[in-house]
Amino acid sequence: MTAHSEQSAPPSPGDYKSDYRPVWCPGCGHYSVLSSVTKALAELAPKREDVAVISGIGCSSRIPAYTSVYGFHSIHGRSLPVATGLKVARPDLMVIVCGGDGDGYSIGGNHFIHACRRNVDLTYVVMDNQVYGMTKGQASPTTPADWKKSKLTPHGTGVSPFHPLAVALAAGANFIARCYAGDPNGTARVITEAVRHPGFSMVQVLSQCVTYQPGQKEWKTTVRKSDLTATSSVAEAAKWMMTDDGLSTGVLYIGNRPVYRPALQESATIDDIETSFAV
Ligand SMILES: Cc1ncc(C[n+]2csc(CCOP(=O)(O)OP(=O)(O)O)c2C)c(N)n1
Ligand code: SF4
Repeated sequence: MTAHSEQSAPPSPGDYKSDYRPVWCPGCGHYSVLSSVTKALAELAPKREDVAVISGIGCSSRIPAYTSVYGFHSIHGRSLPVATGLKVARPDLMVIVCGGDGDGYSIGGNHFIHACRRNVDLTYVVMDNQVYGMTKGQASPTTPADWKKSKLTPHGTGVSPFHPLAVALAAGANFIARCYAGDPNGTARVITEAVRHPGFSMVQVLSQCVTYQPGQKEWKTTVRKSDLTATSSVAEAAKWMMTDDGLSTGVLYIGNRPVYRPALQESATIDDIETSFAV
């Protein structure tokens, strides 16, 4: 990655913000995650044209519009395939994928598993508010089983929540962390480390939805900031997950699996592609 060279002074987070004002509800955790992403970029100092932020659909997935790097607001659950294609075609780019728990673990769940397995050098920041915010508060895969506030599941889902970190570990992610939107500096540090670590990095950020999950305001007092100690042992990380209450933060696991970097083929022309599909 080339160093930032547009200005002589080191870049600031503001250099990576766009002029669009976020439309999130006041108090939404996603503001803070945006800030952490731009703080991490300022620390990493790439040129803006060397970065792409890729998202799916959801309140959280609006992030590309609010950054001043390249971005792709793709379709619901499809951010990881888009990002994988981009990184494989342009390995020189820093590719950061941003989205929500609904986008990433429900409709995008299969892509999540295979992105961990493939281990392409991407950083995946999942803003987990345990709800579908954008579509007005339905339960998502990480919603607690006894949450009764949704009109669709007034008796609770009755289903055990998905454990994204355990799935990431089992599927082969190379770096696994949990952060909290109420700790923007801690989150920025972890995102910076995740981008620097080669391979697929998974960063879950507890990012409160004040509108549909107002109880998450309690995270201010219940989340334990940076109490995790990173391990490179899958067994140790898996053991920790058996007793995880979802409120610890920090880097949990740092692996060293080989990064998948497929050799690039010489690009075909449009004529070649048309000929190959001709019947
Ligand atoms: C194929 C498809 N199915 C469903 C939707 C509707 N949809 C848009 S956003 C969303 C949920 C987003 O929730 P989440 O990813 O948790 O993000 P949040 O809004 O909570 O940040 C859904 C179901 C869609 N846009 N496209
Ligand atoms: S609905 Fe929830 S997730 Fe969406 S902007 Fe509002 S607080 Fe944030």
